[in-house]
Amino acid sequence: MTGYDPQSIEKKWQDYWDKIGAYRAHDFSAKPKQYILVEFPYPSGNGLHVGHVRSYSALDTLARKKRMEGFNVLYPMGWDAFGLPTENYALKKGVHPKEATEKNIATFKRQIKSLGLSFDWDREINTTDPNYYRWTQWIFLKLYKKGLAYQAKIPINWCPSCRIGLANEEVIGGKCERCGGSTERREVKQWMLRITAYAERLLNDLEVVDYSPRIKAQQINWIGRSEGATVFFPLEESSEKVAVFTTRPDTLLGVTALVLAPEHSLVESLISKEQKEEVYRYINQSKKKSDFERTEVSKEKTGIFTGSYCLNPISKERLPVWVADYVVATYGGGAVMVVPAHDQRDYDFAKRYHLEVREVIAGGDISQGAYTGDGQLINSGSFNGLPSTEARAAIVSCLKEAGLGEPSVNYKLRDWVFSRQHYWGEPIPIVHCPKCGEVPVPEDQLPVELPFVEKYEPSRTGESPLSTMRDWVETTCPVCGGSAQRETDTMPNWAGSSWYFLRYLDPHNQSEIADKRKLDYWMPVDLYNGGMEHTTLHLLYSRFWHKFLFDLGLVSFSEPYAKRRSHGVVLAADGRKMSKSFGNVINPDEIVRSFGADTLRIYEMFMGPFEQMIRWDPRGVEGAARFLGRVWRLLLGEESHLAETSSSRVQKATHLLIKKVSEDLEAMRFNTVVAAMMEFTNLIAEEGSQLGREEAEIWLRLLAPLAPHLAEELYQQIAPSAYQKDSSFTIHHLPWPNFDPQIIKQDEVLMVVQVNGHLRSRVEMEVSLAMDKEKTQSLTESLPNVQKFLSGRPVQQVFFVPGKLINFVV
Ligand code: ANZ
Ligand code: ZN
Repeated sequence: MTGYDPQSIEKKWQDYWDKIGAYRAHDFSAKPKQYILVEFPYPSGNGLHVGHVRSYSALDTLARKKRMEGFNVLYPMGWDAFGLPTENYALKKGVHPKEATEKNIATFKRQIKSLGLSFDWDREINTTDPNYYRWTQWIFLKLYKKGLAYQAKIPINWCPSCRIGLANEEVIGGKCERCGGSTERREVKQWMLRITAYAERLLNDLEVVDYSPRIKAQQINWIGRSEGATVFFPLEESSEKVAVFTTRPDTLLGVTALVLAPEHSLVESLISKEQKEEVYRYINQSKKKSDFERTEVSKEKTGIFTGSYCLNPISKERLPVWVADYVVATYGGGAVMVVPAHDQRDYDFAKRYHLEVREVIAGGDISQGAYTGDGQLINSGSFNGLPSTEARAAIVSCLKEAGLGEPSVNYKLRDWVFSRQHYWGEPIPIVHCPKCGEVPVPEDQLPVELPFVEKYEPSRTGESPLSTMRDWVETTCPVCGGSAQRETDTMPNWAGSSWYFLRYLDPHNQSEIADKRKLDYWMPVDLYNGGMEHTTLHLLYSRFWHKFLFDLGLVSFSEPYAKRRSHGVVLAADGRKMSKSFGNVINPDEIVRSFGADTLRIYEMFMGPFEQMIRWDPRGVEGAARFLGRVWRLLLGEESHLAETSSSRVQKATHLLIKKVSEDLEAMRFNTVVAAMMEFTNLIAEEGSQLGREEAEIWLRLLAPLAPHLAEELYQQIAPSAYQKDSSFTIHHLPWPNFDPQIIKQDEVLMVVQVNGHLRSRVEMEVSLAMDKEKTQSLTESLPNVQKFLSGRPVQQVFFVPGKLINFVV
């Protein structure tokens, strides 16, 4: 018998599984369904990352266990292939993005296949396939028709080096997420999706899903619901009012100024002659800053007096109106009531410009800074003495009576910037007609295919490269038949991934996104795993689209994912992010080549708690390989401990192992599952330990989801007849073992047996027997080694320590 050689078995079994369709999901099967989903990869030029392997292997283990438990499992895979990285990669390599995408997908697919993952490849999808993005465009049109897609001239984050507009979430600390360069503000006409219309439902429905607490908290923060009031401040010299949003109406009598964002529509009319020059200079300066720079708490607050005044809606006190760029134009009304005593930003601002700091909430020491807590009202006229909570209600109702305020709710969530001025994306299916205006492309004319262009570099002007393709741009208006022009913006990378999980259910459907009956059968996704970095973008976007499709009656659940978990990032051995530039990237191909896919999979599950960030450890890989080699040797060849039956100790350990592996897999504690398998191996490897056939087969069934190739090979070696009888037999279709609670309950102890105080034997005994002197004596006296040392002499005395020791004195 040769030793464990993954190279000679892995490919063989992968081909076999393909041949027998071992992992095909069956629509409408009577078995209970289980939809297990991992985020589909972006097929970049770098190839598969060991971080992908972590997520795919772990979820593969669950998919396999569920299959063995009798579920009809769907575990699909596809490609999220539109986007700027490929466009840039193609530009660099001098190939077309379509070619680059095909090549990258081929590499990813080869790599993923080499891991023996149980994906149902019949359902493979690709977001850049016109048959796919036709439906992405179709959903866009539906959004458009419901008023949820619109064009607006908005100040956007502009990356001068990528020459592209970025969504807020693509700007990290004032830098472009893609190239790392500084971003600036620009007014550009963009397509927007009204995700804010779904803010409340996106928030409330978090209660009906099972997301890990960290994911839930991030979504809640991102949606950012604030309860408070809108207060109207009448202007002194006009009939206009400035609306501000505040979470603290109880501080209204502590307001000592009003501040408008530089972009506020009333600014122009408020600037006095004397202040004109300075205010305009200030506004122009702040235009150069990013949102991040403007709102960072630690940054100095700057501003400028407009020369005008407004009135406190309750006290009628005259208040100066300022412009300051710490006020966000797109939040609340784009204006803030300044309460220096109770808001730190306002405090800093007031100190700098010598505005009054008027304390209206008792309880703090405002010489040290703002007191932001609640308390009793002071300096607030008839509201004095009220606690904050009551004062908020009282002041709002007073404002309401005067028609100068009302309760209101605000969300941090912004509408989604949906335009990209790039080539490698889905064309937005809109036509601009000089007579009819914006006209949606009729649904039966979809897809609007991306034309094959030679030059697809972003244009200097910021216009999409598609705008240079005159033949493509020039079209006829679907309404009036006159000449019209196509929209040249494309969709962001987030579009195709906002609904892909639905397409897996019916990937070849030519007449709808998916058959309703299939959607009803498979949805919702039972478990969705992906990166923590997708919690606020992809996860929120796809929930929004799914809710919209729910409103259209296309899907029957309002939430797409019943359960969401995240895996931790895999860092390089040096603790840094893996990156070509650091030269610390681990290529999964090399690990598979040297150690086999099963070793890589076992290692990545064992490396640490699944949700935690973890460093790559080459010794860990070797340890995993040694473990699997040991499993092999314990079942096959000279060192085999395989026997007809197991000792009761091994039998009990086997059932404990079933329990542990079942429970820990369910809880996604993959590392402790592998640890338990290793401990069991240690036990079997002990001198004299015997592993009966029944327990050996259980052991392999438990190992099958973790190391699928090795388990299948060993199973075939010890039970060849199963494969001879059934040409599509596989261990992966055997039932998941159940533990016997009776066997687990048997508590056993190791009894020390002495003759004249010398250790002569050790025996495992059930506790009930080991507590009884007579029973222990009758069971141990006859042991061969005991008999030998008694050498026929009569026993004079028996010392007995219950559960521990028996000593025969002769
Ligand atoms: C007066 C006040 C007094 C405030 C006080 C707070 C404490 P969240 O919780 O994030 O919603 N605010 C309103 N609109 C703003 C804008 N466009 N840009 C910057 N700040 C703005 O914060 C709401 C609070 O942020 C509001 O309540 C307002 O300041 C400020 F003791 O109003 B507050
Ligand atoms: Zn027209």
